[in-house]
Amino acid sequence: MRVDIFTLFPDIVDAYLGVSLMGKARGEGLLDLRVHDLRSHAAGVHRMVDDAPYGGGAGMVLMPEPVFACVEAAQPQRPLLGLGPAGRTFDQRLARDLASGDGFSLLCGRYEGFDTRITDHLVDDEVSIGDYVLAGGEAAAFVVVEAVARLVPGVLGNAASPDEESFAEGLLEYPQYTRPPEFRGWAVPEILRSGDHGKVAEWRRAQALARTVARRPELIEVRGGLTESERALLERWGLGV
Ligand code: 6GU
Repeated sequence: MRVDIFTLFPDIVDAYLGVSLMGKARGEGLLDLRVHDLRSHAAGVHRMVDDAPYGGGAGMVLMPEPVFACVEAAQPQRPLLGLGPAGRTFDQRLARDLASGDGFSLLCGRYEGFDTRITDHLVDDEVSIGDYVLAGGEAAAFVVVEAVARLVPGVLGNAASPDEESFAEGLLEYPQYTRPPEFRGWAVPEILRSGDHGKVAEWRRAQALARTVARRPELIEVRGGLTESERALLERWGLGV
């Protein structure tokens, strides 16, 4: 999978994506990550990349010339996604879509955003990571790359785990425990140590449902509400709603 990232802070992006899961995937040739410095094609001694917005207002806007020049020279993997708070919200579905292709590219915004000719004529889509405003797109790029990279076959050690985790089925993940069986008086639920795999699976499903109902009811709505058998399952485990 090839991923091109355009940024004004290539050192930070390279450092972050050089360690941990992504660093390992890069080392193993599973991820071809290419970081591009948006300043590399900026003109003049000052290598200007941003300017004041037409019409007035606070902050600075990324200029089209250096951004178009940098992207056109790199011939990045498409789709090229512009990162900014006005984009469509990134979620596990988009992560899965991106993981199923040959790659993608990210353009990190800074300051007050991009000149709209960049979003209209250079990028393929705009993506936000949530309803809050960051100073720039780099942290969002880390989020997107990490969420996608771990879905690429071979990147995670345990190939089965992406299917079981939060959101795979529109539910939050069930509670996890490891040793010791009792810590400061807090015990691991007996069922998990029973060796009854059928019961464990049922308990986990009930827990995932109950958690999602309590914390993210809108995810339950999206699935069309609780089914009769889901209500019965919650009832059976004393988690009825
Ligand atoms: Cl992708 N960029 C910025 N600057 N702010 C954001 C964002 C992205 N996603 C949420 N807030």
